[in-house]
This record gives sequence, C-alpha cells and structure tokens, in this order.
Amino acid sequence: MAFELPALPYAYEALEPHIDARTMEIHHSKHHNGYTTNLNNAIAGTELEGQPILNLLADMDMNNGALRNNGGGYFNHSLFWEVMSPNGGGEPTGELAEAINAAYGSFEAFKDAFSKAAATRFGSGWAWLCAHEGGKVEVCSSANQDNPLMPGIGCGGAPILGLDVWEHAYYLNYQNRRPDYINAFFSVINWDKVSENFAAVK
Ligand code: MN3
Repeated sequence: MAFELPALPYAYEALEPHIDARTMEIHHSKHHNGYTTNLNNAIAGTELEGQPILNLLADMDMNNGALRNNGGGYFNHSLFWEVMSPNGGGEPTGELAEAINAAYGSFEAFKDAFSKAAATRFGSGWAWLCAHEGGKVEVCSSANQDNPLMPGIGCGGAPILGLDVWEHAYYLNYQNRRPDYINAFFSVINWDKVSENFAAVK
C-alpha cells in the first residue's frame, strides 16, 4: 500500500550532456527517495493511508507541511522523470501543438513563456505546462514542492509538463546558470509523453 520510488525509465547517464549522471543519481536515489519515504511516514496510521496520490493532492491540508512537501515532492518528480527522454527534444505535434499555438501563437513564444516562468521562480520550485478539460493549456510556476493540483496554488488545470528548478536539479553541472539548464531541458523533453498527458486531461 505504501508509495514506492518509481524506477527511472532510462539510465542515470542517458540525458547527458544536458543533465549529468551524478545529478540524476542523487536527484532520484536521494531526493525523490526521501520525499517518497517521508510521504509514507506522513500518512502512516492516518485515514489518508491507502489514498491515491491524486486524491491526497486535491484534498491537501495546506497547513500540513510534511504531507504538502512530500506528497508534492513524490508526485512532481514522478512526472518529471517521465517527461524527459534521451530521444526527446524537438517540438510537440498534433493536438498538443495546436493547443500550444492557440494559447501562445507559436512554439517559440510558448518556449519563451515557459522559460521565463522557470527562470523567474524565486528560490525553489517548479515551472509547469498545465491543461484544462476542454484542451486549453497555460504556463505557470509554483513554489517549493507545490503543484497545480493542490488547492489555492493559482495555476489552473492539471500539470502535463514540469521542470524542477530547485538548485539540486542543476547546480553540479550548471552552478548558478539556471537559464542554461532551462534551455538544456528543451533538448530532452519527451513530447510524446506530454501529448499522452494532454490527451488524458482534455
Ligand atoms: Mn527535485
């Protein structure tokens, strides 16, 4: 019944040179593993034990710091690994491309908006591309391990693409150059997976 650390869908070194193997190993085996363990500890022996993660996020008591931070950390990283691929990059196609063009006018304009959201998130947090039922998409960001599925975050819809901008996600390779890391992320985005996520929401 407990949450388990999901296996990465590729090797730690698979995203090099864009994201280095040491960062991936620490990020997955230490950080994500820690959120998973601490999420299980936060719900153990409570009525929340056994609830699906989407229910935990939607019904989140935002004053419950352990559940908020670790439930978000567990979910956000599970999404993050899946929306990257060594065969990623390029641009979305099909209905997702149409939705992005409808909202932003072009892929380049979307990339600018997403990159700005990621670069200007002060301190630690995430940048998101969210989708609404009906298919409208929008970019936003949230602090710490919050995400758009939690109450009152101010991002609409469900996240279909997420970028971790905590320093632990990039500091070994990029130091303070967060914009370079954001740009590199676009070389590994798994648009097929993001399209799947989009189809599931809309
Ligand atoms: Mn992280």
